[in-house]
Amino acid sequence: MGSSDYERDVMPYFAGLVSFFRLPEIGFDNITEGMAVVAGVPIDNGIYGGRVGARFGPRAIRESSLFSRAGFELAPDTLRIDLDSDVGTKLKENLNMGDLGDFNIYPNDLMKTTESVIHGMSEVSKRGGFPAVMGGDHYVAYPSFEGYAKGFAERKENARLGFIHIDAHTDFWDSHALGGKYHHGTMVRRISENPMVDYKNLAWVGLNSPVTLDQYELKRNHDLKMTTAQNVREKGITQIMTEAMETASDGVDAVYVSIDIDVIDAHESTGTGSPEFHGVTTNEFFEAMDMLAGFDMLGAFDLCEVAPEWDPSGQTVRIATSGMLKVLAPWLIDNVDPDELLTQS
Ligand SMILES: [Mn+2]
Repeated sequence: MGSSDYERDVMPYFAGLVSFFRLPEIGFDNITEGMAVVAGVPIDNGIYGGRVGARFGPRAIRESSLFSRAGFELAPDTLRIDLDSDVGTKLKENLNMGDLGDFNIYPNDLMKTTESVIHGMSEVSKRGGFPAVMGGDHYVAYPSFEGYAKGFAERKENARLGFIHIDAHTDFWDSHALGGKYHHGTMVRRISENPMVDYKNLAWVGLNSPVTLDQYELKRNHDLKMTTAQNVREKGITQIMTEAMETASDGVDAVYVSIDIDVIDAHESTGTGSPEFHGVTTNEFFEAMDMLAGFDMLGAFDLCEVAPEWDPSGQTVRIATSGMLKVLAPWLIDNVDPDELLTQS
């Protein structure tokens, strides 16, 4: 038998194997400095009283991302030109990215999952990878951050980290009668207890839900940067994100950003466990994601709480996928000046 002359062509989104953006599946040993590493944590046992379903988020986002990939590949030379900015975007020839698959998860043992994600994230982080983590419920942010911090500390002594939380909810409970100290409503408090993090480098964006008295007291006493969806409406997302990025990056080595898709108004995005009305718009969310793509202190991010079963139209999955791809734009896209490509007349 000779070698086959069957050449793989571009594929529409509904064909082929599924990985995030059709990236190659990689192992930890394939991770190199500066590589974007997509990984999933398909759990929802960090939810103690609300609606579950976020365990199906990573697979749904991977599938949805194929639609975006096809959007590039079906255009000649993968070149597409934005009519507003007159800037062309072209898929990079060699993507410095990979899909690590999902970290080991244990659906009936949250602490075992916690250990697994901390370990896995530290392996990504210590190799200098740029983690893009798909939840899972928002508890995922805690082990994801802890692992990132652990790996970072191995690379740099006395490293400091900032943290931006883009969410309708603070997730800053200390403890809860039903959920205890480790669940999707406490993980920012747990993250704030990491010795690599100071209160002055915490920032919340898009809050749209009341807080407990102890959280309110901490906010007042430490002047915590908690900004709301109402603040976004009043000042604009550009201003609010700029302030959050300044707060989180002040005097630190890198910033971790955690995103809950429920930051978006429930009118526009229903596919999540704890939807809230009167949140930020999808447009504002996308502008925030574009800003993160240009935020040079960004060291890692997660996007959580996408629950496809509550998302009959698939729109929340599509929004989440587009948001991730916006943040990952520096790894995906080259900007091209279309004037240089036009046929001279
Ligand atoms: Mn939330």
